[in-house]
Amino acid sequence: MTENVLIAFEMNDTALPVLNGQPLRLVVPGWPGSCSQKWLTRIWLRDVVHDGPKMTGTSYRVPKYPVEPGQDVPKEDFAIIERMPVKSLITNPATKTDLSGNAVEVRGHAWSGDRTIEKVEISIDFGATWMAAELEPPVNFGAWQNWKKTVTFPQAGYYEIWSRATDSEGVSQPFGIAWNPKGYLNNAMHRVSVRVA
Ligand SMILES: Nc1nc2c(c(=O)[nH]1)N[C@H]1C(S)=C(S)[C@@H](COP(=O)(O)O)O[C@H]1N2
Ligand SMILES: [Mo]
Repeated sequence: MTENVLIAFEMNDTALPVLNGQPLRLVVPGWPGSCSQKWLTRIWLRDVVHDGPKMTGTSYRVPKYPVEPGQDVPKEDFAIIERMPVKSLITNPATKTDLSGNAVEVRGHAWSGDRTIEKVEISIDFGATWMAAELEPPVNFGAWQNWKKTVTFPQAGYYEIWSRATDSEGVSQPFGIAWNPKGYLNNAMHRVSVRVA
């Protein structure tokens, strides 16, 4: 019921491809992909929780309280996932890249549900120290934000590059997440490995 929720019939100025939801799909920015239903042929406002195929049981749901890994959680103790948590991705370099020089431009995207990203930081020493990346504003509400940072390695060897985004509410990505049965909402810091020759 907000102005940012779309019923899309085109993507990049052409009709939606079938795989992406032709003839019509919902686009609900910042919420799980499961909200952006594809292949719409009608709109039906209902007063019950979505009970269509693949939407019931523990689908797109997490326990309402912290649980032990592997713990059996009763179905009534699950809540439907709403906004997506703060997250960043490293899209360059690919993990396991052999770098020829001692520097690389690290690039990626970041987002946080219905918030904006305030900063993205990079670490090449397993989180001991962090460097701020250059961050672009979102092109529109809910869009991924691009970021980049040229990193120079102190000597040859094996490194991991980690990225960590912080959103407009000051919330950052964790090193790891609490276990949940379906593995949803994993917004742990992204890590890629490189070898510096
Ligand atoms: N009709 C329909 N819409 C759907 C789904 C589905 O199974 N059926 N899967 C949802 C989920 S879980 C995701 S992540 C997105 C994937 O959209 P994409 O194929 O455009 O990436 O579609 C959503 N819309
Ligand atoms: Mo999904």
